[in-house]
Amino acid sequence: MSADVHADPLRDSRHAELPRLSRALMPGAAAPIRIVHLGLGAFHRSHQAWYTQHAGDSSAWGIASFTGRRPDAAVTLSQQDGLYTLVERSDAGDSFEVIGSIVEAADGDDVGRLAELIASPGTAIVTLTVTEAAYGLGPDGRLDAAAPAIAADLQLLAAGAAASGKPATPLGRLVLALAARSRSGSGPLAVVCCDNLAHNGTLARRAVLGMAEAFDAGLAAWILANVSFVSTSVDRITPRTTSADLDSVASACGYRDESAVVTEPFRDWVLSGDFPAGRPRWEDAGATFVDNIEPFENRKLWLLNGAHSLLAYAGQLRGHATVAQALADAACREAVEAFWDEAAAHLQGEELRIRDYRSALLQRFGNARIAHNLAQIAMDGSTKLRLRAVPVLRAERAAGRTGAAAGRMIAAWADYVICASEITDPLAGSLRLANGLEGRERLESLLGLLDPDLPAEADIVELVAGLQGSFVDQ
Ligand code: CS2
Repeated sequence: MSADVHADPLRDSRHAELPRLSRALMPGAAAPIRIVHLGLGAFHRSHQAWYTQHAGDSSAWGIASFTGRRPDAAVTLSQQDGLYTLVERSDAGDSFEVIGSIVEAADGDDVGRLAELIASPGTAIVTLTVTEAAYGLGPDGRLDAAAPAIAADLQLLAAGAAASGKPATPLGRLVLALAARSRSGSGPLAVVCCDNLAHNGTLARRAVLGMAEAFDAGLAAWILANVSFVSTSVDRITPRTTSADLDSVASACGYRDESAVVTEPFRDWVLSGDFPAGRPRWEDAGATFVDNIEPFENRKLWLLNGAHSLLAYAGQLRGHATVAQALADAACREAVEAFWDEAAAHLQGEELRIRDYRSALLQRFGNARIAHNLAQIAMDGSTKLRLRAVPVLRAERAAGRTGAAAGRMIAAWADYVICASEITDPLAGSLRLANGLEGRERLESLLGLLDPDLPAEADIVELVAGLQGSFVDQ
């Protein structure tokens, strides 16, 4: 999730007289690097960097953040010494805060610097926002060694010193850097997964170990003994920054900031796991630490992310562009409520406060001042629906019900995939192949990409087939 801001000569000339945001403009000591982050996108800047800035001991915890797919994000942020403005946008207006917890921004391809920092004894934590798809996990939750990017890195790692080239996946890069840590004797650290996956710490461990084993069994054993994989549920709606957002920061703050991020006032972070080398006091900023994270993860993944995916496909099929527009459409809103009813039946526990959570979501999604594009949410659908729709469908059927609302999300995805002109998805190739088929065969093939068992379950195929077209031609 990186900023999508294209050079705008008009903006440059309009604000040319303004100084650029930097530590010279806003003096303040940069904290020492103790956290290394992979995935320097807008969400990292609105979430983990915000929590770190608001921890009581923030002056002891600086972040070095590495880009994923957009190296230019590091260049722009470095020109501002890591500083950027976080715009909290509510119905009532905007508030602006300069965040200084990122003290170094680097190109993800700079694996040498990544290894140097992760091997440093001062580094205690590695946080990850690399997208769900980047873990390279197959439908069975294990590393898919045949996925092209993963396979290439596995081969590279297996070649060891003889390898020509550097790993290109975040996992491959992390494994190389952990190898440097194991050699340095700097001791244990925590890897904190902040991507929207259930049991994300466990899955990150599985993916990292899968890669490390290809490198050397000794490293895998070292990781198992020294690296704690913390599971977390993260939440803050953060759309891509637009040129208009940058303009509004310049007008309101009196400086130019090419790395500003716009987000909603709401934020949440639930964590579970050990931090063997310490951590910031994120609880001062409202983060909660729990023993059992699963109910919180499921609440977030099914209610928030599930509704997002449903709106992304149903909404676009009905001609809407943003979450707020889709939610204002009764057909989409009813589908969301029905899906929430199904999901809520499998979310037990007073502490989850489902009723409040649902009404807060309606308010958050309805914040029309946050233009959250459905096309952005629609990306990587095969990975997302596997986590957001399939578990609810399965739970409903195990309870003796049809799971029609979860099935409707899957049907909307299938309809969208069939008619979209361009699909961004880790399984784009397989989606194209499925699209070359017709009727029932095509649907079975699409369902198989979500869960290999689904095509053989005639009742489910029947259910989804009957729900296709729900959002088309209405
Ligand atoms: C969204 C998430 O793009 C998506 O898939 O559902 O990025 C969502 O906005 C965040 O998880 C909110 O915390």
